[in-house]
Amino acid sequence: MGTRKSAAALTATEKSNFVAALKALKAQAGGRNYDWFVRTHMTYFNVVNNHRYAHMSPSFLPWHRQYLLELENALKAFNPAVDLPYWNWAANRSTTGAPFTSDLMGGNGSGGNGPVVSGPFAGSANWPITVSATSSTSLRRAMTLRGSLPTTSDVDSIMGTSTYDVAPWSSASSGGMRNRVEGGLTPALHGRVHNWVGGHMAQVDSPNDPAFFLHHCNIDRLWSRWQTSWGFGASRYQPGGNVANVVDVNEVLEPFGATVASTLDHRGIYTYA
Ligand SMILES: [Cu+2]
Repeated sequence: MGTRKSAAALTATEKSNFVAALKALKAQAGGRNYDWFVRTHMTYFNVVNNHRYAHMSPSFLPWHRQYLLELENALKAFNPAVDLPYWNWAANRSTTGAPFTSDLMGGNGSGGNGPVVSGPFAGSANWPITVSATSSTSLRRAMTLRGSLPTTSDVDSIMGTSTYDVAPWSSASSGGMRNRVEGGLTPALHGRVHNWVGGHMAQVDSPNDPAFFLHHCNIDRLWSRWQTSWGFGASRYQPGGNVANVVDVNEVLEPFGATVASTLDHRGIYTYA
């Protein structure tokens, strides 16, 4: 059973273990290595088999939950003590505080959308960008240039929304929790954080920045918090079934082979501290 902690609460050993496992996965030849995760996110950013699996659809939250779990399991193959940390961006709002310290994610890019200059992922020798939407071979960030981080009251405002999602099950959905979290409706938590970090995080190949996984871990934590209020059962997920081109509760999240229903109750696999 894993316990996912805030990046701000990690010990020095936990930080170095996490960084080392990420680098080992990056260096792995073939298989589901780090770049496999980048490529998979790029592929499933688009419509596949007439379905929007990963984005702008109800399966945004289950798809990324499974994606994070697969990444976490891949890291545990190198070190079973590693659990994904989360970045609570409503509380940790500094470009130089957790998780953007030199012993974890490193800091900002230079001069606005430039290469990251500090920490374990600075420069192409430390962290080569090889699967990308752009030609840059070094990790880039442009923190604070675009928009603002969501606040605690933004987060709290979604927790009272009892409906998971509504038709047309897309970025145009005019109600429901999912679109408020993902980005089609205010407070648009998820999208604002991608834009605020900027650089690779604001691109389709955003998992090139390991901060992606800390951000999405926090999104998963907020969904879990919502589920704690409203229920972990399949009846809380909409649509239940028979909606064309939408991943219904008993349909498979490609390419993982897991169904939506199998992702809903994570409490037997990991919990959030
Ligand atoms: Cu995202």
